[in-house]
Amino acid sequence: MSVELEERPANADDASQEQELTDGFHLLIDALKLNDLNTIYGVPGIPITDFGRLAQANGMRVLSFRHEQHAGNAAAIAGYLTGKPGLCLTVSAPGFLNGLTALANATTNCFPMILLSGSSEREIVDLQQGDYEEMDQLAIAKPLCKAAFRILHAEDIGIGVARAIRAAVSGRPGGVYLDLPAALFGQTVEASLGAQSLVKVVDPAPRQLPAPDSIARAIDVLKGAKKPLIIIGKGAAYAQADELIKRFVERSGIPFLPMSMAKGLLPDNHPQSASAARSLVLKESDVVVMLGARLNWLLSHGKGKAWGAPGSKKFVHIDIEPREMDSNVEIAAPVVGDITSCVEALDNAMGNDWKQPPSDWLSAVYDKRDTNVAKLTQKVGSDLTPMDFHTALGALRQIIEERPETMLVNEGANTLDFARSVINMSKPRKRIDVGTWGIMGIGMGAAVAAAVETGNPVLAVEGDSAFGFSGMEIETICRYNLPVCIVIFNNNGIYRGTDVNPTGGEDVAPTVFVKDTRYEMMMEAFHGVGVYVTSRDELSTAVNTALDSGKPTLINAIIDENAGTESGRIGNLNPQSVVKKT
Ligand code: ADP
Ligand code: TZD
Ligand code: MG
Repeated sequence: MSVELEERPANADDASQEQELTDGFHLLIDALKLNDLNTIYGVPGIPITDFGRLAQANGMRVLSFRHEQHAGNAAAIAGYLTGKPGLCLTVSAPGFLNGLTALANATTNCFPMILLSGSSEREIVDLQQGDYEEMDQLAIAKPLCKAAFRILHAEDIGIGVARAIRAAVSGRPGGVYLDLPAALFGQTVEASLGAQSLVKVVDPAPRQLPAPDSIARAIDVLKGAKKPLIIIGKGAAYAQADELIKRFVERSGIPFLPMSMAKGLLPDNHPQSASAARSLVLKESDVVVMLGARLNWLLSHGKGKAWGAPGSKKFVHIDIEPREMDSNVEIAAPVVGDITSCVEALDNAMGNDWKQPPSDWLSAVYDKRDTNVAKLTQKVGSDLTPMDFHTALGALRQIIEERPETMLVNEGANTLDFARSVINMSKPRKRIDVGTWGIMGIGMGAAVAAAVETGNPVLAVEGDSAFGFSGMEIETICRYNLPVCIVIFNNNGIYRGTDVNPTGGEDVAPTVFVKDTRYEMMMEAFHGVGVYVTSRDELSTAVNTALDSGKPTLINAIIDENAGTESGRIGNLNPQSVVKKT
């Protein structure tokens, strides 16, 4: 039997009456793209799998990781390198929590990022009725980031994304949480209304001009200085005011000390660099200009033995965050504003009759520096087998000198501390490390972002312990065929590989790993290049080959297991028992 279907007459009106719809998925993609946010770092799953697919289909770059913490670290570094918020996308509860460490770390470091997290049904979560991956994510995120928002209605996506962007990048940058309940994605809206609801954020990080009297005060303090010093932090590197800062420092004639991620903003071999005379300048200086750096633990809070006699310093502090002033010590000249505007204003106020700092100060600083540089140069010329840190770093130092565009990622304890002082940087924002928290695990996420955001080759110098925190992301590096060369400083453990279990029991000491681990084989498992090296020459050859080829490479560099010291250079922060019983 056949049924005769009545043919509907074509009616032109029908088509026009049918509303064109859009939905939460598409509005979110449109809102991000409208604001020139085109890369997402994340891990797929309920409820954001289809969002990732559609984002890719709509021309966004969607990079999938093996664990959200590393996707989050990548987003944070993308934010640091570009000045736009990096995006991290996670699933609900556990995925969200995995990403949260990165969000908190980004906020601590003043890196702009947005953690976009799918979440479960609000009604069920709020009544605690046991939904799939149930968690009140917004409440948990709030204390750990700069701002946290939830979008409940598709027509609010435009304004929600705008708020998130502005919160992340304006003022002191930081992490923002954006909660996206599953139901939001499928909500439909009439397409033209949806388009109207989108917001392109105008001037997301407006200039914040310093008050003229604060500039005059700062110049007064500086003019009274006999032993001035400028400390440059990663906030200054983030601000991308490279030429202005260079001009200001050079015109002032004042020695500068870069914090680790500010290395290269002015080259480490600059005639005014005081890096290698750090102890002397901290102790002896009388006026210290803080440029996008905080007086936190990394600078012994601006007081104590490292800073010389109490009351011997006056600080000029330039920062966008007013509450940073007087956080640890009295600030004689607070200058609140964005770095670009502040440095510009200072430069103008210096006038044409600016006097160079007293020559006895300059020669004291530079003589000390030159002596220390000579000592270090001799040390890094060593060619020991097994390699110690200086032998291995001597090889890498030369490579970075010859390849200044290389992005350097660095984590570990000894591996970090020695690399920071041995490897000179000559370009801004080329060094990414453990930052304000001294956190292990930024390595592979940072390496991915550095490669993706800059297109430059990446050299990741990793302690064997540090590497372990994000090691599985080498699959991500291989999958996207990123030009990343990882060098593992393999000393069989945390700080060194020689600790023993004092009881003589079967378990090894808590700081040591499997001896002679073949990390390079992990890379081979993902069809990357793995190399095992035991000498300086082998290390040099392997790194140069990797950087020339652009192929994902992991070099297992065997370091003398006796070579490291406890906690690297921050052993003083590590409480140790003095009681004579185990
Ligand atoms: P470091 O670790 O290199 O010492 P910190 O992270 O401690 O640097 O300090 C960075 C500082 O820079 C923060 O206090 C932050 O508020 C500030 N900052 C970030 N961006 C800007 C900017 N554009 N203008 C002024 N200050 C900024
Ligand atoms: N966990 C996290 C997230 N961050 C940390 N900083 C630590 C633990 C403690 N920690 C350090 O501060 S350094 C370090 C750990 C575990 C590893 C040092 O060992 P390494 O480096 O192999 O990476 P060296 O070269 O052997 O010193
Ligand atoms: Mg180690």
